Amino acid sequence: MSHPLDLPGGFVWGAATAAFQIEGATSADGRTDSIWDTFCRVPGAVVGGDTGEVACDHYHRWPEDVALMAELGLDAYRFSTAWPRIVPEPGRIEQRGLDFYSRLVDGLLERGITPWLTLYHWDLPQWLEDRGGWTSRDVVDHFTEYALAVHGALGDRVRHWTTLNEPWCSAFLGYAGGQHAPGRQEPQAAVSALHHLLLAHGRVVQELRAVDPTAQLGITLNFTVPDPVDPSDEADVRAAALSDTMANRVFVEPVVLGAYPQDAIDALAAVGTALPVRDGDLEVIGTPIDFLGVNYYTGTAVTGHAPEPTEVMPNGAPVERPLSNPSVGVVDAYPVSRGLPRTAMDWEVQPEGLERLLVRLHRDYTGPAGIPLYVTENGSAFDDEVGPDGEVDDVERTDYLVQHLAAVSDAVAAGADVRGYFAWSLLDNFEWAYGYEKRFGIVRVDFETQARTPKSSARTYARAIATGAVPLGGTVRA
Ligand code: IFM
Repeated sequence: MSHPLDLPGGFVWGAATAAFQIEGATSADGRTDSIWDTFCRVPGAVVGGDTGEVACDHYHRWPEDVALMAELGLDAYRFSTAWPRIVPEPGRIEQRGLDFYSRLVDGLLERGITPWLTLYHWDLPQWLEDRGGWTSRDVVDHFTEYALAVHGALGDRVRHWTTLNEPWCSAFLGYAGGQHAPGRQEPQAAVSALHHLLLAHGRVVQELRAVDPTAQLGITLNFTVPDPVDPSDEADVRAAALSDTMANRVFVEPVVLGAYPQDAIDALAAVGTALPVRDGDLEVIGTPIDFLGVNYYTGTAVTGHAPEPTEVMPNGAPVERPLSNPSVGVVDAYPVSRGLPRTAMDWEVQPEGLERLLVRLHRDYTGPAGIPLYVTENGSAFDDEVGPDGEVDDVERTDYLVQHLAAVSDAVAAGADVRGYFAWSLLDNFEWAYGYEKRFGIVRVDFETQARTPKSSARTYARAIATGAVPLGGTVRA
């Protein structure tokens, strides 16, 4: 049954990827190591010992990938630039790195696809981590230098700029949980990283705005929707509220409202950590943006009552959760199954959470400031079954996509100013600590042959783009 989507005119249909997850060619054309190249060499850090060395070989195969995007009818492609390709060592800008992205941007524009560029999707140059990484305030100047170099090369053609992707992951998974590069497990380092990430975001918005007043500038945050498992249980309600503070509000409020939530400051102080805020920082962080990118994968029911410990990552750290990482010691909140279907990441499928999130963001944050929302990532990993010709009838991923598009449409109908949707991901790719084991692509990649095959989800997405309707009615299998 075809279900028309209620979306505004000019709605942007896109797909997203990130440099380290797809490019490969990690030592080509002067690129040096990022923290992820280093992390991949740590025994047990990444499932199967997988690395980004080849990935989807997009560095060489990008024309084929752009042709695929055109075939699907995408309006826009969200990708990231690799900082260590462009600034491979302190003070040196690598022209060959810039030229790669320049060719990609030209290829997109020739096909009528709008480039949406993200400056930081987790691949910090290792030389910068060696100087303290995101825990050191100096990183802000380095990020600015890098951003201006990328803008100098591409600003004549790229109009949509995202500073950071999911600073929650960079700060908490990278510096406190240790599940992500650089693999540190130091709560104060994570809290310092959080502040410096946001400061770097604000500074770059100011600098890019100064050189290019009509550029569209924004940030992408990852959100979850924590619900108390038992709304009548005080501990559960408190756990959900604090999860919301530490996963969502501690990022969106400084960026949009120019202040950290007091309960975040208090919770951090209670575990002996503090945001290294100096005079004037919050004005910089709160520099007005032109759009807010929203990444949403799952909602979570939480309890304040500690359950038995469950899974751990290959390096022994607790399994990644869409909550503020317990190892920061801030949030006594634990995810509990509500019996909803789950993806291969063990994330609950909760499309209604996306509708609620978009409506809330619009109502409480972005709407009053006139900032539009874009869903910059949404998607699912499932264990694909591959047919004899590489075809994949990915029923679960297709249902997930359809249900979340319907949720976006419902949010728009409820008044949220949502202007675009980017499927995560265009391609199966390197899923960080899970290596190539988890597949999020709407296009299958055979990592032996590098053959690309659009899955059923890609076909359904192409039809949605062409018709503005989705075949609602399927259910995701539990
Ligand atoms: O693959 C990641 C992406 O890099 C950032 N957002 C979440 C995705 C799925 O885990």
